[in-house]
Amino acid sequence: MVTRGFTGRRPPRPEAERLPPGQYLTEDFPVLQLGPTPRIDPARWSFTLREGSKPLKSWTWAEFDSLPRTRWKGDIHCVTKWSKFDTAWEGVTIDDLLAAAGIAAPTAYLLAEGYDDYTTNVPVADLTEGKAMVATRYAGEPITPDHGGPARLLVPHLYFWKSAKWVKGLRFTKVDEAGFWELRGYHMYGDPWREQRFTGD
Ligand SMILES: Nc1nc2c(c(=O)[nH]1)N[C@H]1C(S)=C(S)[C@@H](COP(=O)(O)O)O[C@H]1N2
Ligand SMILES: [Mo]
Repeated sequence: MVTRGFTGRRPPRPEAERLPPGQYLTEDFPVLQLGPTPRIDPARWSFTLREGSKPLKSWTWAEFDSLPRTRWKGDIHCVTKWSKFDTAWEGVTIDDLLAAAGIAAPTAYLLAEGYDDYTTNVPVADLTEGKAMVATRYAGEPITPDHGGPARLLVPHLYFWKSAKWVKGLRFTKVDEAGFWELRGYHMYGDPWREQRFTGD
């Protein structure tokens, strides 16, 4: 089941310009995280949209897994300087998620929250109009726990730390609140094409 376009923010670049500044190409898929991999039983998994502390909408795994899914194939860029080309994901776009919740985004910013209590901030405009998804499949298979399964955020046009693994929800915030790495010196926005690695870049 594949719907609508997931385009990423930018049009495809010519092959010679595909690698953002300061990045190198890798063929494998490094695993990067702070703590141990949480093992999440689908029977206990849920995903919640919140405005501040107020829940707006929750899905169980069964409900979430029956939402319309979209495929996307493209490049990802980690702030530790590896990039990987042609990664293939499938999941629920943020547009489809908001539509399923029957709401418009209530604020212009949010924090994605992981089951490991990781957080990362993203402007809502960087998630809508086909720019991001809550991915549940990678390369045609359920996402492995190391890479954030059962579900992770995928925001491929920003550095990969914005793509929260083991995502448990999105919390809309009135202002752009720093997440885990953003509080520790990483850039608030994180555009690989402008090399926004650290505060002040
Ligand atoms: N929940 C959670 N998400 C996370 C992290 C984390 O520690 N916890 N690390 C981030 C960082 S710094 C990177 S580079 C990517 C790594 O994703 P990967 O392990 O699938 O390559 O996940 C991001 N998402
Ligand atoms: Mo990272």
